[in-house]
Parts: sequence; structure tokens; C-alpha cells
Amino acid sequence: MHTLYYSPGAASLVIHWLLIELELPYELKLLDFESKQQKSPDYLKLNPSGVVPTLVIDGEALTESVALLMHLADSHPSKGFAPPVGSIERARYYQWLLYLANMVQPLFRNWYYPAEVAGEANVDVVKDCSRKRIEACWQTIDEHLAKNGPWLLGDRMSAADFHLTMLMRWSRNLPKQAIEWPNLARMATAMKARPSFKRLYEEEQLSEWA
Ligand SMILES: N[C@@H](CCC(=O)N[C@@H](CS)C(=O)NCC(=O)O)C(=O)O
Repeated sequence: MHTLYYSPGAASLVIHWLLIELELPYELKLLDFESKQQKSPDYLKLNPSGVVPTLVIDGEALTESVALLMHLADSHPSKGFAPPVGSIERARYYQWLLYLANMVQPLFRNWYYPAEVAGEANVDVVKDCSRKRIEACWQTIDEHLAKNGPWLLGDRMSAADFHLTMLMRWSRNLPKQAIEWPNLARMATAMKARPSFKRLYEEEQLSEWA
């Protein structure tokens, strides 16, 4: 059994999406960010960083969205969301997942939580720098998809494409959205057409970027 602690649209979204895709039994536990439930003593015992996602698998609490995504994809090889360990496709998979996790995702953290970087007095400059660097990442990924797409790993869709789609969704409030890059737009359209996306939206009660 899987229990996912989530907040609608947050980094937990990709884990929720994969649980649906992999047809796993799961229970959702909503954390109310308004009342800072993610910082409650009970939740901090599960996730000392006070963030989502936390996925409890058979009683063990695990964190970090990309680590969870990799574990879920590897545990259900029949779905083909992760290339075989040791293959060159696997090396590309690691490359793109870590690019998304280390490069793109932290820039979004800076955009949405700019005071964390350099205090309230500097939020505008932090947001502006983050935005420019996010746009440079979209340019890099779009050029890659143009040459080597349609997916991050070429002809083969992988768990990395789910993560990329979640990050693209986060750009909907930025001056220039990811879908303004044509290859990213085509990829997002294909991902949104999956039946799992509809169920994800229903269960998280999302409507923006449908
Ligand atoms: N590296 C973590 C980052 C998770 C993260 O920053 N989650 C955000 C939502 S997207 C969160 O829980 N924010 C609430 C807070 O920081 O209080 C992961 O990928 O799991």
C-alpha cells in the first residue's frame, strides 16, 4: 500500500500521476499549506524538510520526488518507464532526471519562494534571475527535443517526461510559459492527453493548465 502526502499541483503531483499510471493502490493525504500542516511536528517526523511529497510504502516514509519517481518506475518494469540499468538509454535517463532535479526544479523553488534565497528585500531580483535561468533551461530542452525527440529519451517515453511535464506546468504563472517553446508544447499536449492526467486533475481538484 502507498500513502502519498500531497498538496495540489506541488512536487507530489508527479508521484500521484505515476501511482495512477502504474495502477497501484494508494491513499492520498492532503496537507493544507495555508495552515502550514507541512511544518507540523507529526509531519516533520515523516519528512524533516517539511515539504511534499512524502510517500509511505509499507510503513516506511520516503521523500524526494525524483528518488520516488525512479523507485516507482524501477519497481514496475513492465510499464517501460525506466530503461534497463547499465544501458546507454539509462545513462541518458539519469542525465535528464538529474538535470530536471538539480537545475530546473531548484530554480522554480527560488521563483515560488524567493525570500528563502536572499530575504524579503531581494525577492524581485531573485525572481528575475530565476525566470531568466528557467527560460534558458526551456531553450536547452526544446532544442534537445527538436533534434532527439519526441521524448527526452527519443522514441521512448519515460518517467522523466512526467517530471518534465510537472515542471512545465509550474511555469504557467511566469511571464513566458514553457509551452511557448514549440517542442515542449507538443510534448505537453501528448502528456495531457493521457487518461491518467484527467484522473490526476479530478483527484487533486485542479483546473489550471488542463
Ligand atoms: N527536493 C524536494 C523539494 C520538494 C518541495 O520543495 N516541495 C514544495 C512544493 S513544490 C513544498 O512542499 N513546499 C512547502 C514548503 O516549503 O513549506 C522534492 O523534490 O521532493
